[in-house]
Amino acid sequence: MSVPVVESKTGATFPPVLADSQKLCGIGLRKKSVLGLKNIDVYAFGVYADDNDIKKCLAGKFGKLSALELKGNKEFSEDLLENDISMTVSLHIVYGRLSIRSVRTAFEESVGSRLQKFGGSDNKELLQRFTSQFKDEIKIPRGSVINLSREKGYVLRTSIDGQEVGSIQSKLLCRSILDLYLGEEPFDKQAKEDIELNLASYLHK
Ligand code: DAO
Ligand code: DAO
Ligand code: DAO
Repeated sequence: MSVPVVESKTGATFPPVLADSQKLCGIGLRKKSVLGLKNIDVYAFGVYADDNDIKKCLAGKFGKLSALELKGNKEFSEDLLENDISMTVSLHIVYGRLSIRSVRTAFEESVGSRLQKFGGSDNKELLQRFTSQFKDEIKIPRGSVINLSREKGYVLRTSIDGQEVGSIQSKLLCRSILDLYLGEEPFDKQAKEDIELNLASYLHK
């Protein structure tokens, strides 16, 4: 992708390349049902990955398979999540009344369930350490961009509109967050498929 990509429902615009080396692999929409009554669009997201890292880590094992063969290949998506590949999930907030309190609650629900799935039961402390960083005075109006980046060594770096909020080293947390978008029950199924296909195509470029 060489031109900005626009998410059609929300108008959120994603640059094709991030941090010099990470390429946009696909975009999607995070919705949330409120009181079982209506669905709100919370944010549009784009997933970026360093194509050189992908080649370096995975070409040996998967290079013989075509991108189409790799799409939906469990081992491939598992290895994408497990390996030290620089990735960013960029969240473009579209819901105009997002409070830190609801971010915290949603985070405990979505990320919390993954922490439990991958890490067992005693992750309350890890979760609390994170959510306590979401200070009440932080504002995330419509149009805010939150970047969650997985850097070398499983360091998770969070920024809001380019301002760093914090960073922490946790393989489990990196994995749990990526699982929201690329795991078995992703927020946006179509996005997951597009992203996997593009990630696979980087093996051959
Ligand atoms: O206003 O009660 C409400 C609905 C809020 C829904 C919030 C969903 C939050 C999703 C996480 C956003 C992460 C940036
Ligand atoms: O969509 O359920 C979800 C969770 C996505 C990850 C949310 C990360 C929010 C980080 C916000 C930092 C604000 C200080
Ligand atoms: O202990 O170095 C530190 C500060 C940690 C701040 C972590 C805040 C970022 C939270 C990441 C949420 C990812 C969705």
